[in-house]
Amino acid sequence: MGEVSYRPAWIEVDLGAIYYNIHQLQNRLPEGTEIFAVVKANGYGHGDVEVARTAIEAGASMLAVALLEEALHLREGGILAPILVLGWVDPKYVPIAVEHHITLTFFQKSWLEQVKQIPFKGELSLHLKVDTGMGRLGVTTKSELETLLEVCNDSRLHIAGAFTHFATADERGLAYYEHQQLNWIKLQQILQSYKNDLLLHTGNSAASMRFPNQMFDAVRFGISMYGLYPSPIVKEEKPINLHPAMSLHTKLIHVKQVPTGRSISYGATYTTDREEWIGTIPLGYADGLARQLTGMDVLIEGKRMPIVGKICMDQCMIRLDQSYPIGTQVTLIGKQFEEEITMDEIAARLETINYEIACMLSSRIPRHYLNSTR
Ligand code: PMH
Repeated sequence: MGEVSYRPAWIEVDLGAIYYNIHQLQNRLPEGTEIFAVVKANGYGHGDVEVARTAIEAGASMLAVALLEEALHLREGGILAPILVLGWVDPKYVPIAVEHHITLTFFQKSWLEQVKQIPFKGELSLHLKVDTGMGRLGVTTKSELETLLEVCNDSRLHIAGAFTHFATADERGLAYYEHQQLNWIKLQQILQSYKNDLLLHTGNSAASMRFPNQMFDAVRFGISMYGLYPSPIVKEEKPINLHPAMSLHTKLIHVKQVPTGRSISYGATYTTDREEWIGTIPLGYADGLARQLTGMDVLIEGKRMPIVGKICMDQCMIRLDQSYPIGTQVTLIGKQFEEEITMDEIAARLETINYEIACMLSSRIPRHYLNSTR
């Protein structure tokens, strides 16, 4: 879905903003630090192939995804750059990864043993995941690491890199980040004595922007490539300037004057307390507009107006300050004149993070691409 659309609702993705954000980061990183553009989850909802293409043009040299299917989707889209799958992939799919030149992540002895039993032609490129404190995937101890490296003795396995992931690089307090750094440095020495040409990478957006001189060979740039700060603290520090790439728009499809005491939407939870103008827009919770967003503002002609009544599956209602023609543009995320509704504002309302807002906008909303700031 999302290719052909007949309703007036769309997400605009400004690829120029993505280009700009990568350049901003590049200017801050030491010369030669490579950039993985993290395009998992359909490029955080922005469109994986389009974002990947722009990121490579802007200077990213590699891509990172969570799933093998996401990597294959990039290949189907004609993307030739190196791709790393960050998550766990069942060993039985290793021949597919090899065939499509996709690098996999490994961290289990049993996984390597199974891979060694599989007949495949060619070389499997691998990055080793070290768990320095995220507690999700990776080897945690020196002895675990040493055992794993011993099992790598198969000429078809090419250990190309090693990495870890920070749990708190976006927080004000840095004690846990530093604890993870120390763990990494200890394990990384073992890795380097095993093989001195490994591509080492640790930093996500927060770490790469805040601590650019601690980034080893590459960074994995996700949320901030899309123009969003990883946390309010990083936004406040603003180590680099970012342009948000995504905005969400629709149009009024119905406008009516409602008398006092009339109720709006399921549950009749909103009742007009005077004569009001009510507009209907064709976006609802099936598009990712969570029902808890009732009360949130949208923009019409640069003015804020609230969503009233329960959000339906495909539609919701807006309290207008006056009558507007059908077809008037409504912006739910993004700018109109001087007014802006940010992804962060919506995240705060839902008590979540901007990452989740970008990912929750469903594939039912078509993505339109433009290149404004380049
Ligand atoms: N590397 C790994 C292993 C990740 O899981 C992520 C993001 C990134 C890099 C990019 O991080 P950034 O977007 O902060 O730059 N992963 C996730 C996650 O699993 N949940 O939220 C973000």
